[in-house]
Amino acid sequence: MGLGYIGLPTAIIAAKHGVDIVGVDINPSVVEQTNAGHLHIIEPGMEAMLQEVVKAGKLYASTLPEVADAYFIVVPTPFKGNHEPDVSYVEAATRAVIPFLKEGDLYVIESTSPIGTTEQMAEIIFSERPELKDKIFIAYCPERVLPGNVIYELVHNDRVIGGLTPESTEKAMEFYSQFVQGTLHPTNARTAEMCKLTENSSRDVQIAFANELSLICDKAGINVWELIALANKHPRVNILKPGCGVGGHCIAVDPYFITADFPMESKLIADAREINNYKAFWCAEKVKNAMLEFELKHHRKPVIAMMGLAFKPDIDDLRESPAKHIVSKVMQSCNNAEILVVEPNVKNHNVFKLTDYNEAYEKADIVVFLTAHKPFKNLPWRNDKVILDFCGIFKK
Ligand code: SAJ
Repeated sequence: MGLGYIGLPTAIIAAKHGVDIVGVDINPSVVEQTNAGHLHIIEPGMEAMLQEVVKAGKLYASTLPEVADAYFIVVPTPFKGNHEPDVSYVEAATRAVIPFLKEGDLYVIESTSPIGTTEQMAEIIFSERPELKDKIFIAYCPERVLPGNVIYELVHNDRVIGGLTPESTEKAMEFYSQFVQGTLHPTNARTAEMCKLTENSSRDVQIAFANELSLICDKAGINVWELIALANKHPRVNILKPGCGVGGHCIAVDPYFITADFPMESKLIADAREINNYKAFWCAEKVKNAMLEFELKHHRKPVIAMMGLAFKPDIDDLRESPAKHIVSKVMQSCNNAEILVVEPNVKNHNVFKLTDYNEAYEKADIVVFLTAHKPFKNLPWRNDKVILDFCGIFKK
């Protein structure tokens, strides 16, 4: 249930390992494209595999579920206005499969979910189908793949599998062992739910530490890149990289699933979120100040190059990108200064007119590095330009 960035690759990989799959999605265009062998998501190497399993009759897509032996809920869990998790898609997908459930079936939630969601969905299932109590297997099994490396990681990463009962855990492990070569770690559903939130919150907190250091170092006149490299020479220190904020659909979202339910206990996690959000705001302010300084000094408006729109290096994914947010903020207050927007991994964008990175670098008075794409690292340092390097291209 759900043919998105995780559901579709999981369906394809399982089909490739011999499982008969019906991929269900409420979006008819996704269903149509999938059946035609067109991958509607961005993932290297995946389209050829999709075509192979569709051709072999191991996978087809549909807008409606049908009778199966195992059901996997892989739909988005966004948050509502006040950073409250929204499990309505998980609930809708669950309600859609309830009529098809039969004794001995497996029901697994993969969607990132607040603690207790699996129990909550079990209650809904049994309130509609009380005769299935103790007769079906219910588990939670989060994914941990890194976009861009999904084919490898879906198979090789270890996975945590938490059933509502030990029998459910075992049944789910049996399923995943068909295509996962990493170790399958059994636990209960609540621990597995929390484990997913913990992994991404851990990364968020670590990135926030690096971002906080960058703010301190900027004020103290210390090169944060040199500082981190030196501190990391300690055998038990491993500081991550500061950047222009944290983007994507996971790390900037999942910690709120903890803070919403445990506001008194999750101060560090909440602060990390704030620091990472603030970093994008801080970067935008830095650019605006550099523009004003340039204008005062040179009595003309600067040409500004904004280098990178993607949410992390070497991908073309612009969703929830702090770089994109900063470019929009700067454009809103640029007073007609010329802004050259660069994203080497994207051909066209419907909002931003894109410029080639060499051309923009050459032409700009102020160059702002937002995403550490590899090609930027070959650009020469230029003393005649104001360079705001938020992602460590030159590490100066
Ligand atoms: N970032 C930094 N500094 C760093 C590392 C990352 O600023 O040192 C930024 C990136 O630029 C980006 C954001 O953090 O804006 C997130 O990037 P990421 O590469 O850390 O993670 P995602 O969002 O692509 O994928 C994460 C992964 N989780 C962990 O590494 C704990 C992945 O394994 C999960 O499967 C994925 O979230 C998910 O779907 O939950």
